[in-house]
Amino acid sequence: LAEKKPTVVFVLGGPGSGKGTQCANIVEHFGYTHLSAGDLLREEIKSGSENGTMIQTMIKEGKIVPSEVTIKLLEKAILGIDNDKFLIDGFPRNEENRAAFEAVTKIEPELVLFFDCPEEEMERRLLCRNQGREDDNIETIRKRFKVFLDSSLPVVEYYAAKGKVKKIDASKPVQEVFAAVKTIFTPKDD
Ligand code: UP5
Ligand code: MG
Repeated sequence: LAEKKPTVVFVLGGPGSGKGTQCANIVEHFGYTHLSAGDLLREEIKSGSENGTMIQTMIKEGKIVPSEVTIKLLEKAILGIDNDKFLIDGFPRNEENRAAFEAVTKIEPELVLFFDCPEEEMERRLLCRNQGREDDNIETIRKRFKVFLDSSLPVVEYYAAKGKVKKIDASKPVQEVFAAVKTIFTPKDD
C-alpha cells in the first residue's frame, strides 16, 4: 500500500452526523471512492469471518474494534479498487487507530472533514433511521456518543493542531451541509 500512495480524506463526526450521506454526495461530484469503516466491519460480520462474532459484539456495545482488523479491511479495499482518491468514513476513531494506520500504511490524510452536530440532533436522526442497524437503539446510541467524545474527538483535535481539519456545521439540512462541503473540494482560482 505504501507504493500506491493514494490521496486520503478522513471523514469524521459523531454517530448520525451525516458522514455516509455526505460521502455519497462527494463521490458523485468529485470522483472519490467512499470507504466506510463501519460498513466494511458490518460486511465482515455478514461474510461469516472468524472475527465476525467479536466485531458484532463490539458494535453492539459501541466499542472500537481492534485497529489491526479495521486497517486490514481498509487496506484490502484500497488495493482492490482502481482509484487513487479515497474518503475514509468513520476511521480513525481513537489515537491508537490513527497511529497504527499511519505506521502500517505510511499514509497521511490530505484533509480531515469534521461534521459537527449537536447530540440531540444526531440522536433524533439515528432513532428514525430504521435500517435495522443493531446499534441504533437508545442504549447503544448513548454508548456511541460517549466513545465519540472520549476517544474520537481527540483525533479531530490532533489533526486540527496540524491545520488539516475542515469543520462543517452538520446540523443543517442535507443540501445546505453539502453546499459547505462543496466549497472545500472545489478548487479556487485566485
Ligand atoms: N441524515 C443525514 N444527514 C442529515 C441532515 N443533514 N439532516 C437530516 N437528516 C440527515 O445519517 C444518519 C441518518 O441521518 C440517516 O437516516 C440520514 O438520512 C439522516 P448518516 O449519513 O448515516 O450518518 P453517519 O454519520 O454515517 O452515521 P453512522 O451511524 O454511520 O455513524 P457511526 O459513526 O455511529 O457509525 P459507523 O458505521 O461509522 O460505526 C459503527 C460502529 O462500528 C462503531 O460504533 C464501532 O463500534 C464500529 N467501528 C469501529 O470499531 N471502528 C471503525 O473504524 C469504524 C466503526
Ligand atoms: Mg455511516
